[in-house]
Amino acid sequence: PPLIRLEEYRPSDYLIDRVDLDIRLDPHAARIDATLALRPNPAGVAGAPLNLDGDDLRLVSAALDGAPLSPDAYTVSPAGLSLLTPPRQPFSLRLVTEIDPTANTKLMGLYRSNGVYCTQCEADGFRRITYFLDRPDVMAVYTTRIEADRTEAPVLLGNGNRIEAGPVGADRHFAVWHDPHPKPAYLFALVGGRLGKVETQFTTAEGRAVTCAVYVEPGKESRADYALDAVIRSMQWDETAFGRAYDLDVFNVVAVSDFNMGAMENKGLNIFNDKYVLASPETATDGDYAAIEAIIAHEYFHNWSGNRVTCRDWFQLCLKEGLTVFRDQEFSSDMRSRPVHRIAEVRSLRARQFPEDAGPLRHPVRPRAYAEINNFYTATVYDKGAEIVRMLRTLIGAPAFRAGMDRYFADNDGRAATVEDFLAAFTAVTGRDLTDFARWYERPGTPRLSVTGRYDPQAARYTLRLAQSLPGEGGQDGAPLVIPVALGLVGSAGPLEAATSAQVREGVFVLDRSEAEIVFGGVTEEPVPSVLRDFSAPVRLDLALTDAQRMRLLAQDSDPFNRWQAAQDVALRLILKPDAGRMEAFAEALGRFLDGEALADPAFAALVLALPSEGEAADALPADVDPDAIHQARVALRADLGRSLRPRLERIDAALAPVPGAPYSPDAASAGRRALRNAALDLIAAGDPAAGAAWAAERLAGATNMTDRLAALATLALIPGETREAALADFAARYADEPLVLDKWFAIQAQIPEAGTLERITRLQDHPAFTLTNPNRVRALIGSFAFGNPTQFARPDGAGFACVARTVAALDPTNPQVAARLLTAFGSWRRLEKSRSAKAAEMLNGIKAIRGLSRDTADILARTLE
Ligand code: DPP
Ligand code: ZN
Repeated sequence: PPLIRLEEYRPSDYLIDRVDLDIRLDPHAARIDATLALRPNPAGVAGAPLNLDGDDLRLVSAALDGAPLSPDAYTVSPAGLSLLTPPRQPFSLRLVTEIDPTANTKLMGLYRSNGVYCTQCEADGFRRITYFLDRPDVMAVYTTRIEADRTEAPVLLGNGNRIEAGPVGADRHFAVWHDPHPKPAYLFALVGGRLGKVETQFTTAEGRAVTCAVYVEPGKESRADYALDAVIRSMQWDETAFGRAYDLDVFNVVAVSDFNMGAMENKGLNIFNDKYVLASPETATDGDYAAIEAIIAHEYFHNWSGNRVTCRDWFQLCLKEGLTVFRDQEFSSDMRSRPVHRIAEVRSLRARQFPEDAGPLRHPVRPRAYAEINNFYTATVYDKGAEIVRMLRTLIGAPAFRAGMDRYFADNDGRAATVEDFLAAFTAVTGRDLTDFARWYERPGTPRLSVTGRYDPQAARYTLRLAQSLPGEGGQDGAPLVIPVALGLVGSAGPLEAATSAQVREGVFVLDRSEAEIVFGGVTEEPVPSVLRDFSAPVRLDLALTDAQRMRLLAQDSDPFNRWQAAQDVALRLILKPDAGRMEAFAEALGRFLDGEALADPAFAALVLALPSEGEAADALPADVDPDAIHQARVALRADLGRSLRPRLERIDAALAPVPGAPYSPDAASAGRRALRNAALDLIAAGDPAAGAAWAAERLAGATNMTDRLAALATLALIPGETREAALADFAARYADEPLVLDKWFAIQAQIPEAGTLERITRLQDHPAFTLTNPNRVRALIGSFAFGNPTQFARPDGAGFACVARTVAALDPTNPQVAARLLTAFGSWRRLEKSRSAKAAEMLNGIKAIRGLSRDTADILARTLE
């Protein structure tokens, strides 16, 4: 597919100031009557043809300044409509198009989900509604009249404020929505359908009364309460943390069942995948509640970082996404436990972004070229993008960061901005040149940070040598990155406060050269260096410590992240290189840790007990990955730990048993207690599967919330036998009418690391609740298998790859975006040992042979095979 390049960016030749839409909803023939107020862009080419984007549209009529367009004045192609000689002064273009929302299986543009009309326009779905300059630097004021059958769509929602509504004849009605804030087309949205709602009022710091509502399938209103509460907390938090107030009279969230992404930040009308709205103790886990809170916040925060200040072009996607992920991470950290949340962020970064950055789909946080922008909504753009913002704050300090953010919003409000505009705001308030720092946006790959320490007892001096490496293009050394390295020294009784170095400010050393030495004075005993505290930069740290030194960090470090990391490092080494003696010492150290403080901070303790994943272990190997070997080693380590720690784990289990009859609360402290208790059960079961199965079955039967129920089922799922099968059947019967809960059931089974899983998946594909047309179902069953079951996906006989390849091929014609995303599961195929990578190549080439592959899938495929 042809590439679009950043260096070829040019301003649009035309601008659109106002858009008036009259949309008549109909299941098969929705009619869009659009009037665009256009004018030549002084920054564009005078007299150039006007090329409007279009996709899958049927043009009904076209008129220029009120007169029908003569057929020789324009051309229409599958890619759009061109006006050959547009007027040299402002003009109006009226275009009537017709589309079929029911046939829209791509879920881009206007479509129907469960009978509800909804839209998805990012990145380029608006061109599937009407012909348009579908690019984010063309910003217009929209007025949208929506008309629909009163029974089919009693609720009609649009962007902005509702200014009018009323009946149309006996059966139909209309609503007019006006959004005073100029916006790019990707933020356009409408909804029409039968929906229930919960709503409340919020008064902003500026005194604006806002009606906030969450719309869901009728009958599920009570499951929307938590999302609504999260909306209010997000609004409050953005006012205090960033000084950002909401700017319309209404803020609506609508949950729909069929959605390609998690959610969408359309101005004033966020549309959500229902998975990230609906929650009740009986149907949602603690993890679901946390995800709902985070995504509600994320989309709401886009109102400033994305909507008020949008992106000039799609190469700047990280400008809104990386920044908004950073903002939602900060929100969640304030709502929950900051250290626990930081660990969760880093786990997710390592699970998704590190492998992406090490494989064929790697790209800079700001890509320089793309064939299909939908393929760049990646962990790199989002999560590494957020890490860059976090590093910036670490470098300049929180007060200067806040001042820079205020400056960024002030200078760019109502504009389509670039990464350069973002950095310029921080330079303006600090005077600091950020040119070198900006390399983080341009350089793909995860840098390595190698650290060695040397102690000189005579001089009471400790020297740390730091070196960074990140091969640049063509393998040559690139210019060094600016890496903030938070660090400190830990003695036998805790952090060495007397040890200081002039090069370390507020606990941070800035490595802006290839290598550097830091000298600490006043070091009265040989310390253990604690480096990259709080994961201060997205790098891989090479620091050779002994297990004993790491266990000192676990016990004594003041930095919770590095305490957790120390245990992870020991466990990872034990997975990669099993050793009975070292395992025993590790178990003892973990035991002391649990005795000392498990019950004081259960959420943190649960994370310490969660060993590195199989994916993380694979990622740590240079090549020739054998997923079975990793799996077996990890199972063996967990079994050993489960046996060694059994008495402690049982004590934890008893101490954290819920008070009978106590109501469920999703707050972080309660969730942490459940997490630790369930982690304890899981480890006990690893050490003693027979007892574990019985125990888990009992827990399952007595569970009073989905968190405990699902945790017990997940534990049981790893223990083959009748108990498991009966529990799975029971669960399915109990939640037969709950698609989102059945997704959990699909996912658990898809991840069973046994040879029989493939057959199970084939059976489940025929389950009445499964359908390829719903992205959540596909992700739950096939996605969980591809991304969460390394041994079975990469079966040596190639059958796991084949299953996923078949799904990609089957899905591509109807929903290319989801098909392409699923295909990224092959991203690390070259790192597998030879027999497996040969099978993967075979499957990839099989997909390549399919005629008429979508651009989405063809792009991922080409890069994966490169
Ligand atoms: N809706 C997606 C997100 O918020 C894309 N903007 O990340
Ligand atoms: Zn976003």
